[in-house]
Amino acid sequence: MTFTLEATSGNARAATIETAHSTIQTPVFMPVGTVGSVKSLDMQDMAELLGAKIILANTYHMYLRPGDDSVAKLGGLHKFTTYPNSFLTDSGGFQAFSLSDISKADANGIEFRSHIDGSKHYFTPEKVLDIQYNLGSDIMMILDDLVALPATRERIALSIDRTTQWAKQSIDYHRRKQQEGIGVNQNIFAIIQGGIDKEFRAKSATELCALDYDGFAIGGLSVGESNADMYDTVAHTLQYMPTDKPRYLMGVGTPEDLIENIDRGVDMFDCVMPTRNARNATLFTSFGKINIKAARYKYDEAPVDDACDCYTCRRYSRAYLNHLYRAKELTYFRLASIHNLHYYLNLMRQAREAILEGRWSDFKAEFYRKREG
Ligand code: PRF
Ligand code: ZN
Repeated sequence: MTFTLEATSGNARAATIETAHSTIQTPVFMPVGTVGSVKSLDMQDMAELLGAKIILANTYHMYLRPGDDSVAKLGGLHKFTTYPNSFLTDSGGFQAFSLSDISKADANGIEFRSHIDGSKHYFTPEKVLDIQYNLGSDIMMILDDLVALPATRERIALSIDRTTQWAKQSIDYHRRKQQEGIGVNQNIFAIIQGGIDKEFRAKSATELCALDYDGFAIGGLSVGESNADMYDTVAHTLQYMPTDKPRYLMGVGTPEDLIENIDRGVDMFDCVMPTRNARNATLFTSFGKINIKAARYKYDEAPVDDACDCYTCRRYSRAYLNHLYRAKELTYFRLASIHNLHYYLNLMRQAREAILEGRWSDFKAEFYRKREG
C-alpha cells in the first residue's frame, strides 16, 4: 500500500491510498458491507455509486457464515462478491463484543457465542488474521480489546495493555506470514483504545504507533460519549499518530461527525448510518435530514434533494418514495440507500476538493450555513 499526502488545509488532509485493488482518495467514507453485501444494493449499484473505491466487511460475520474457508475456496472476497475495488475487514473483536450474548476477553483472546446459532468460538490475534488471509481483504484490522463503558480505570488500563500486547503479536505474525508468501498484498492497521481519557489515549497511541503498521485506527469512540468528548479525544489522539500513514476513525458517524473529524485530521471513516437510516426513512440532504415517511411528502413531486444528482433523485419523487416506504416495497430500500450513500460519498468528494484548493474552513462554514437556512 502506498500513502501519498497531497494537501492539507488547516488540519484537514487530502491523500491518495493505493492498494492492490483500487486507488482511494481521501477523506474517504467506506460503505458498510458486513456480510460482503451493502444492504439492499448489489455490486453493480456499488460500481455506479460515485467514487466508492472501498467497502468494509466483517471478519466476525464472514467467519460464522459462510465461513472464511468457504470464501477462500471461492477465490476470496473480491472474486466471490465480484467487487473489484478494495475491502477493509474489521477484526471481529468489536462485533464479538457487541453482537454476542456472551463475550469474554482474557489475556489470549476473546471467547464468544455466535449470534446465529449460539455456538462457542475463540478469537486470538493470530486467528483473526488467518481468517482475513482467507478473505483476502486489502486492509486487515487487528484484534483489539474493548470495554463496556462505564468501566473502572483498572479495566481500561488492562484493555490498553492487552491491545498493545495483541498488536505486537499481530504484527510479528503478519510479517512472518508475509515472508512465507501469505497476505503479501494485504495491509494491516492497529486500533488505538483508551476511552475518553487523555493519558490512556496518549499511552495507547504511543505504544501502537511505534510498531510497523501500514495505518492506524482510533477505536472505542461513538459508543455513547458526547460529541464534544469524541471530538476532543480524536484531536488529542491524532497528535500521537504519524502524519505519513492513514488515520481511520472507526464506526463514525453523522455528516457533522465526518466534517468535524476531517477538520481534526482524520482520513477514513465507516458507519452503518447512511444505509441503516435509509431503511428507517431518514434521508440525508444538503439542508439536513428529512423523514420521507411523513405525510407532508405524499404529494411532493420534488426529488429528495434538488442539489443531489444520484440515480434516485434524477428519476423519482419524494411522493413516490413516500409511497414505496409506506407500502413496504423492497425497491424503497435500494433507492433510499443509493441516495444516502451518494450523499456521504459526495460530501467526501467535495471536502477533498476544498482541501486540495485550500478552502477547507470556508467549505466547513458553508456546510453548516446550508443546514441553518
Ligand atoms: N474496534 C473495532 N471495530 C470497531 C470499533 C472499535 O473500537 C468501533 C468503535 N466505534 C467501531 N468498529 N475493532
Ligand atoms: Zn439523491
